[in-house]
Amino acid sequence: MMAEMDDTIIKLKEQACNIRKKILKMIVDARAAHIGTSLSSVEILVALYFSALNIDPQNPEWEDRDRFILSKGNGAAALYATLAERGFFPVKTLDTFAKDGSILVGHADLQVPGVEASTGSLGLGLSVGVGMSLAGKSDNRSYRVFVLLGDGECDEGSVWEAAMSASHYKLDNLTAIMDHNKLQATGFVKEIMSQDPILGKWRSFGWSVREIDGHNMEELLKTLKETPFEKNKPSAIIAHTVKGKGISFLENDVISHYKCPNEEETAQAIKELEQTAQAIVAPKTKS
Ligand SMILES: Cc1ncc(C[n+]2csc(CCOP(=O)(O)OP(=O)(O)O)c2C)c(N)n1
Repeated sequence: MMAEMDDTIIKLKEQACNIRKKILKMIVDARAAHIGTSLSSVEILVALYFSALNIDPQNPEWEDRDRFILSKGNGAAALYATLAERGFFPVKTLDTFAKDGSILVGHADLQVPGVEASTGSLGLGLSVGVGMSLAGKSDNRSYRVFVLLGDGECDEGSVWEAAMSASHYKLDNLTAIMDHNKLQATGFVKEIMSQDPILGKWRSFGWSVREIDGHNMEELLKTLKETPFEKNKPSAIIAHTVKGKGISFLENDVISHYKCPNEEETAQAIKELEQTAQAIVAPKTKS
């Protein structure tokens, strides 16, 4: 049982490395922004799409599917790479990211198979999630709704209006995950608009709250499995992450929001991502 679990975790970690490489290629090829945003949420997306979510990639509009909304729609590259790897559309399509005529536009878009809401104008995804959760309750359906928010995004008042309504309507089918990478577009969240104490804020809005390491696959799987944390309350997961995770010259640096690596930096990034991938497979080969 334990060995089986280890094997699952290793596969998910390998998938996270694979997706990071895809994100790098997509963003470099398109000369696009938002690499740091995309890299910080990779483990969260892998844990959701390869374990927690009850979904069928062959039938993306299946009525009873769990719903996921990328409220931080600027992290679209990570979502598209995850959806492609999960089988919602061909992996080859990722080569068209943010290029003329592609369905894979720079912010998450409903025309892409598996995407549940067009996002990018920040602060709106939680309200969409509240609506879907309310609909699920009133239709007596058992699907769950997950919303991934940026921390800077939570400076938007509309997030808190949605948070208040979720607890008012006792939406225990709704989980908000905050990708708490401590940075937004132009600086550190605590310097632009302090959100402390962030756990206390979610609790005071009536949510049941847990705090985890958003890059720790074991912790993510366990925590997602335990939702809802309390009956009749929405669940919030504050996931501590690192913006630019996996590429040293981007990690925890404000430049990772808009920077697109040049040729030399890309080679360095590939090297680092490959080293991480090798470190994951290493324990398997030990007897
Ligand atoms: C309503 C709105 N205001 C401003 C922007 C511009 N914008 C794009 S990304 C971003 C920063 C988001 O920071 P955060 O939510 O912390 O996400 P991160 O990129 O750090 O993961 C901003 C301000 C936007 N897309 N929508």
